[in-house]
Amino acid sequence: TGQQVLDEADGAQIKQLDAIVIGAGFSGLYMLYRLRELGFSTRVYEAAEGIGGTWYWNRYPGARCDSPSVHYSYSFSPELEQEWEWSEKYPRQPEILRYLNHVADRFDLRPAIQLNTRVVSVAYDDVTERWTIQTEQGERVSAMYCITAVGCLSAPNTPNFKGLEAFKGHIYHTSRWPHEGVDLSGKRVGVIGTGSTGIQAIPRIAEQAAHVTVFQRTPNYSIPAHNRVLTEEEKASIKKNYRQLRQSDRQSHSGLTLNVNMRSALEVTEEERQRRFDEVWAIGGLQMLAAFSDISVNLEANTYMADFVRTKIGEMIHDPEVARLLMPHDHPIGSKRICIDTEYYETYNRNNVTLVDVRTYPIEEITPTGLRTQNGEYTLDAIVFATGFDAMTGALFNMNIRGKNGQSLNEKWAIGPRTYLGLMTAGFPNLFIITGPGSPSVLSNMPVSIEQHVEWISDCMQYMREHRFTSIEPRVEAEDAWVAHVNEVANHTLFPLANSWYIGANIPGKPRIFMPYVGGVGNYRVKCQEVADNGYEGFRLG
Ligand code: FAD
Ligand code: N01
Repeated sequence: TGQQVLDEADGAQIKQLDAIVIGAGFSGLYMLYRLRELGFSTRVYEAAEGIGGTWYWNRYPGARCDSPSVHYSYSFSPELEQEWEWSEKYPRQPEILRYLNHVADRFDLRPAIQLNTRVVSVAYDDVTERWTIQTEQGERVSAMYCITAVGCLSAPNTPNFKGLEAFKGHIYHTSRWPHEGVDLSGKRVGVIGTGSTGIQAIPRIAEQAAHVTVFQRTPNYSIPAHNRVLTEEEKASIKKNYRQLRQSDRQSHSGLTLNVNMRSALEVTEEERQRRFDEVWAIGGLQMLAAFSDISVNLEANTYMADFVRTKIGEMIHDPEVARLLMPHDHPIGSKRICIDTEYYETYNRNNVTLVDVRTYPIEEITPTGLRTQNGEYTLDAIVFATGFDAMTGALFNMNIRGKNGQSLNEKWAIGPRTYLGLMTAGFPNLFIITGPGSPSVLSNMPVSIEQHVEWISDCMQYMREHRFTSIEPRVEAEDAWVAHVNEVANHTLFPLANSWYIGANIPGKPRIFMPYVGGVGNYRVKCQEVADNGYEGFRLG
């Protein structure tokens, strides 16, 4: 699809499209599907050798999602829902990747996806009012619309430790895990990082390696997943009830239907509180934070739960000093992404696992034979970086996006991202951001948020076509008001109390701004719909 025109400046052939989509994960695939259905000539550019995004890249041992499979899937096709069968409550990475590949085949999406193609610049032309992307290979493509589907957790963060290049063993980043797998048997392995990824990977690595040394800077709260194979009855019941389930996910706070207790943790007796905590611990997973209505907003309520989890950690770990080190103490529970594990804490009872506190004694350097902290040296054959991502803005900034008058997105957002509804930013007409900062995105079960964004964007493009508009961008006042609202809502919660990647604290020099919108998936959806129903209120259409 699309046609070629000659570039006046250098005579090169430039493909002309209606829409360019960057990224072929959950977001890019559905965006392509919708735009193709609506008859927009569209092409997807993807840096990886395969589709799947997060699930293509993150192949570390133990990788799986912690949204239940039935919720962590597309809802747009009832046929797809009926024919696909999830095997486990929380599917492993290969299963999710298989699912996304199935979607690409089933809806014949591959012909419009160009793999192995990293976009390195995205520029708006004030005269033609079109976007031109340039790929790493030098190909240029022009379109009226550019839609970024580059992921909130796709730009890996590898701390620049002194001596990194001199290490004689192997270095791995969990999100760039070799496809052929890694045989760690008999190896002395160091793992840096104890976020969701480290917590999933460490138990599986410990089963293989001769010895695992975990370098922990901040202990995290982790809740047991209690993962299991889905029974035939469960599968049948899920398939029967998909419509209600999806509807309820869309209206929920987190994009995931949880059994939320509407009572405050402060209004019940100590016994009742304990009983409820025991109950949710036994269920496991994300249900934990729904134990009471005020866990995320009231520090006293939150502390009750945090104390409960610390007690559980104490009960699981044999060595009291190791238990003390594993107990989170510097942030409220849930103010960083809560971790969900399978045998994480128990792993520290193994005699081939050592926990090293690099908060008190920071990592000084990687040596040719291992790693040195301020109070010890560790000989290692391999180092695993489970050090996360330059979240939410990293992948966008890597593309050198320039809007009207050549304004750089990186400069516009230098002191924090500014969007209207997380969907667009003023000065960058016809550039849509899927799950951008200022939308619920990473605070939600993401397929629900992704579908809502994709549908809003494609509806908007259709509306523009029907009403003969060629340009849309937020009004600055609407953007300012939305940014203020995003901050205000966040300040009513305990989220700003943690040094999390939600506020950019994991990347040295990144501005400290709470990036996602914590107002809830259901409320946010209503707000976006109202904006559209009022003729795209807050946007300038031209
Ligand atoms: P991604 O899947 O990140 O895809 C973005 C794609 O864009 C990538 O393939 C990337 O290569 C490509 N790209 C980026 N920049 C460029 C460029 N310049 N040029 C070309 N291509 C580019 N969410 C949940 O809701 N529940 C979970 O349980 C859950 N588990 C997760 C587990 C892990 C290990 C991680 C890392 C994330 C998890 N997430 C989870 C979040 C997850 O990222 C989203 O659920 C979802 O997969 C995001 O899809 P996406 O298409 O928006 O982005
Ligand atoms: O990354 P993280 P992640 N020296 O940033 C440490 C999703 N996800 O890949 O906390 C020493 O959370 C850092 O320490 P500190 C999910 O949304 C979901 O684990 O900054 N340590 C931290 O311990 C998740 O939140 C699943 O002090 C350093 C770790 O590295 C998001 O992805 C699974 C360091 C990074 O933790 C990111 O998770 C996996 C340094 N210089 C991921 N720099 C599910 O199952 C960093 N660290 C849903």
